[in-house]
Amino acid sequence: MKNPLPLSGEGSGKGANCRFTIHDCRKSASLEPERPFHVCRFTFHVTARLGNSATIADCRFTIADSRKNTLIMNKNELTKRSVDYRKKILKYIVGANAGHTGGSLSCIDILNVLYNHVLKVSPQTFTSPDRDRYIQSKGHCVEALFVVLADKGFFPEEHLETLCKYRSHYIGHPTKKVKGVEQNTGALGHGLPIAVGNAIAAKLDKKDYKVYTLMGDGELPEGSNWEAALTAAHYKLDNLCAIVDKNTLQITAPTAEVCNTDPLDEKWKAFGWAVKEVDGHNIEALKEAFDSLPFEPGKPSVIIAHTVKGKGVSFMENNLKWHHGVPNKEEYQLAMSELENSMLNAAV
Ligand SMILES: Cc1ncc(C[n+]2csc(CCOP(=O)(O)OP(=O)(O)O)c2C)c(N)n1
Repeated sequence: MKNPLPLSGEGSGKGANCRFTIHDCRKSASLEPERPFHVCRFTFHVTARLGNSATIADCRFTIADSRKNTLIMNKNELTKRSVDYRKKILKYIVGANAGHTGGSLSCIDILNVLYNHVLKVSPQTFTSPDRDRYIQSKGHCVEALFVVLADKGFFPEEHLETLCKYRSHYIGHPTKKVKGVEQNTGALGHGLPIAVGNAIAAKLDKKDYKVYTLMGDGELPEGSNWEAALTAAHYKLDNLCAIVDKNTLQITAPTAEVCNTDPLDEKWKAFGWAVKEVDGHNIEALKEAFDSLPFEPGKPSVIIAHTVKGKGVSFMENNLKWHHGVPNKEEYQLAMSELENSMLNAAV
């Protein structure tokens, strides 16, 4: 026997572009709504038929944007997800006894917004020629990428228990042997040129997909970045967005001391790019920046994201030691309790 239960919750999105699923968490199964659902601004109500023992507590709601095949999450959900990602980054770095802690924590909010709000890519569409491309040029921060890819279902999260272990494909830099990884990266300074090639290919093939690449501020003087920046402007690649994770620290010293790239906005503008600067930990600001792409028609776009290396764990923030530091047991516990506290604050 099935009982109709009135369910309600909150989400975000515009009605016509949303699809609604209810999950029965006990069975990990999706349940179809009984009749077309009604989306009214940011609140929705639905009546669904559930198994007779289901209660509202067994259910969680997701609204998906069917154009992008991504979930639409509100600010609170995304904020909580960032905290969760940070905890997982630390967990797997500790398990591997290796990893790039500070830079993974600085870029995770950007990855969160990309994968949960922006990118038209999923495990089901990863081989589609129409998928959006994300190339992580700062490949050393692979732990951030791996926890997000696991969360999006590209592979089971348990795989990350093999991180940096003998014969595992989950190594310290992205490799295409892992589902969801577009390009092998880690030798800095090569993600942007690859992204430029992808964006040119989209134009030649008359495809609508977009190309995104994430770079570190310390990485900018490396490889063929500036040659690629010129090329992107020359070919008017307004389907390309570069994000600079400007946490101002390199591997051994502040970026400004190793090889100064400031004033960064003026450099990109001089190279023919449209520039926006945002707080790279402000979920709403990141969403707004991505939602307004391209910043100028006929120009590639760059988001300069001002971030904090080690963000979220007080003793790791702005401290070079944590570029690839691994927390010991006490430090790990302290970090986790700080993150759990911020999760509670995010829930308020
Ligand atoms: C071509 C190349 N040179 C040097 C390195 C070693 N390396 C790894 S991370 C890093 C610092 C990069 O700084 P940044 O891009 O600012 O990274 P983040 O601070 O965001 O971790 C360096 C020099 C490398 N991976 N590739």
